[in-house]
Amino acid sequence: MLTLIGFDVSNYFNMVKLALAIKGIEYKTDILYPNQTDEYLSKSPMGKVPALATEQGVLTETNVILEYLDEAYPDKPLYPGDAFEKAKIRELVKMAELYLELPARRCHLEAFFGQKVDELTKKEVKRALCKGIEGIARCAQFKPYLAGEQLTAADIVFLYSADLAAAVAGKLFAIDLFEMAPGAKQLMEKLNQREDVIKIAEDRKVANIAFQKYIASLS
Ligand SMILES: N[C@@H](CCC(=O)N[C@@H](CS)C(=O)NCC(=O)O)C(=O)O
Repeated sequence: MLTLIGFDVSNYFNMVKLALAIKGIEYKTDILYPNQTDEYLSKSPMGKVPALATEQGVLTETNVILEYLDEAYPDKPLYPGDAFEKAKIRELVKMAELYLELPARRCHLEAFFGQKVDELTKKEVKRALCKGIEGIARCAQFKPYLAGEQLTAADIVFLYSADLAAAVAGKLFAIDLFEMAPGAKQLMEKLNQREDVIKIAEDRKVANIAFQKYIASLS
């Protein structure tokens, strides 16, 4: 059986969790925070989560894990369509990660952990997030899903990237990112009403108590 390694507060962990739920794949979890121990680095080369332990070995990098799951468990495809349609989904996945998730992450300390981020970083992140959401608005369909009428991996990655990016933009820059991408707010609402997404949010809330204690213990 597959084992998903990571913790329920991690947005990347939750992307994989949602993919597993949508596809109805059975799995176990190994709850673990990112770390640089030799033991974990031998499984996850950068010490990050999530990692997915399969019978053949461990996989890391969320988009890679999502693609693996889709190939190994083809029911309820997350990358449906022909070669071009699949590539369009990958394009959206990559855009959400590169232009929303990663820039927003540079401001997580201030937005979520009460620490200060320097002004230059904030200026860069503000610009990056606005450009990112505008870019996604140009290539997404929002019909109602990012790549059209079917929920795909792009929606999963967008859901757990755009929520944090929007929180950063709202808290630090008083910007409503979703207003810059017509259809995005409705899509987030639709996704957030799903039972599997609600369950993941509940698990996240519970796990956040231990995670905050863990973060406090580090300082
Ligand atoms: N590129 C990785 C990013 C995963 C990631 O950044 N995970 C965070 C937790 S949400 C982490 O492990 N952070 C610890 C670190 O960066 O060392 C992926 O796609 O899975």
